[in-house]
Amino acid sequence: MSARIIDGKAIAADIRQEAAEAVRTLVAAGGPRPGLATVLVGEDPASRVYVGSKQRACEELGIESFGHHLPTTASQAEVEDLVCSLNADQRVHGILVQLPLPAGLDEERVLNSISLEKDVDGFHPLNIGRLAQKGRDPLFIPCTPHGALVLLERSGATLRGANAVVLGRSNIVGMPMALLLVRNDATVTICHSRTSDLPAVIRQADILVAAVGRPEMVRGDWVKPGAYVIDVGINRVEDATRPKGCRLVGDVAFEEVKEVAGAITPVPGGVGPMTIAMLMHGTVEAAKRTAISN
Ligand code: NAP
Ligand code: L37
Repeated sequence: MSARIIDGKAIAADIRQEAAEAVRTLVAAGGPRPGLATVLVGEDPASRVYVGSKQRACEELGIESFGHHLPTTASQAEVEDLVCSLNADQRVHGILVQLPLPAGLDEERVLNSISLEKDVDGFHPLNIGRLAQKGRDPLFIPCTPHGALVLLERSGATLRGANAVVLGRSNIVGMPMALLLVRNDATVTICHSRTSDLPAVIRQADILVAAVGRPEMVRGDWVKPGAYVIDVGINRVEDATRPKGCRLVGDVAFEEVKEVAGAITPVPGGVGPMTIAMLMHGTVEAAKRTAISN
């Protein structure tokens, strides 16, 4: 039997609508209009596209957007000075520094300089530290793993006691994803490039989250029948039949895996739209908190 397709676009549209409604309520109550500052450094084409989508989403939801674009040659001090001025700007409730930064810039120092209350990406070491600790709550959760979690929740997956396998251990996806799943009472295995017998480990998964950046790496016979499969991968592969000469595929061989899995996210239209929706959600939350504390 073919798997249920988890419609990330539809679930993201719901989250965006909820965020737009929250903006209206906040503003009607005399609160601030939420504001998001995006910081793009350099000319990475994918980053430009994603930052553009984030700015458009703001516009659509009634969130103010402050776009900053620095050249590839920007110095560490210039990036940190910009973050510092955004920290002080009352109109800005969330600051997103799009990663990766150009070579030569110290990512950790930049992320450290973002005010905790404005760290909508949740990459500040203190927010990640809190995510990792029992009984502590981060102010923000990284958007992509947060989006993947909401897809699981809203498509009816049971996390408590489930065997979850996360393929990938990056700072922005794999590791925070694993922390989120364990916080939700799943039993979590993290796989990476040194994992031995990957197919055997993945076959144990009731829930599989793939975030490796390897086109269609996860095959149909690696997957446990009935499993929930969340494909975070965004890979551009050549395809002469397409007008652009290429198409997007995930880290999962969709056509094979959908014949085995219970539910699966497509690429595009899965986790990608959720990343943006969760960012909007986080920005509204940040603005609401300032309204309460003033
Ligand atoms: P990354 O930083 O390159 O990390 C990749 C991870 O996969 C690493 O932990 C690496 O292991 C592991 N890995 C690589 N090759 C492997 C192999 N052959 N076998 C087992 N593990 C392997 O990538 P990322 O930033 O996490 O992104 C992962 C994917 O998600 C990419 O396709 C990216 O475009 C996509 N992405 C999507 C969104 C979205 O919104 N949908 C957001 C961010 C990223 P080691 O640690 O051992 O090197
Ligand atoms: N928050 N997100 C945050 N911070 C970062 O530093 N790098 C990074 C990040 N990543 C990110 O924004 N990724 C991302 C990936 C895909 C989409 C959006 C954001 C997306 O919209 N994907 C669409 C297809 C887009 C396309 O056609 O190229 C999808 O349907 O998957």
